[in-house]
Amino acid sequence: ALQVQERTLIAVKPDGVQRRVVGDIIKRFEQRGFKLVGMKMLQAPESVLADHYHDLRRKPFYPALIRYMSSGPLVAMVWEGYNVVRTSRAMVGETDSVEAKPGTIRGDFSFHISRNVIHASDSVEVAQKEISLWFRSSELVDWECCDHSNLYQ
Ligand code: DGI
Repeated sequence: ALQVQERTLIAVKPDGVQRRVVGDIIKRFEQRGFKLVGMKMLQAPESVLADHYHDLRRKPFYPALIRYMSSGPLVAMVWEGYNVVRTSRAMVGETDSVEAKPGTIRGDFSFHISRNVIHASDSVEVAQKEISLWFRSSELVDWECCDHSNLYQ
């Protein structure tokens, strides 16, 4: 049986919301066959951003990163499915938009690392931490897709 319980945190960053690509991004995850189990729009609290980007706190670009991420609302989502963490990273593309291949989200919607449109967790362990940072468990929805038995055996 395919492992379906894997989940990842995806966020359309403030530039993605401003540029109205939220729908395009959701569409790609839906079309790929993943299941949306949580979604909200919010102005990210500084404390959440500090925790989310803790590992980058000593980088020279960190203050600008926090300013950018708090410059407007973002859309946070939890997507579920087989290998969703690794597949999402492939859909999102390289961190630096210059390296992101056409066809990836960053490769299609961004041109600079400081405005790279989307966040995607980079491992299953990190995904679990990020989901519990951004979502209460009551905000995650258990539901069955009508095509579930077609996609998963
Ligand atoms: O997991 P990623 O978002 O692909 O990359 P990451 O965890 O290494 O970095 C998190 C975000 O920080 C990234 O999406 C954009 C920003 N960032 C990373 N490296 C640089 C950067 N921003 C600037 N301006 N310059 C950088 O070198």
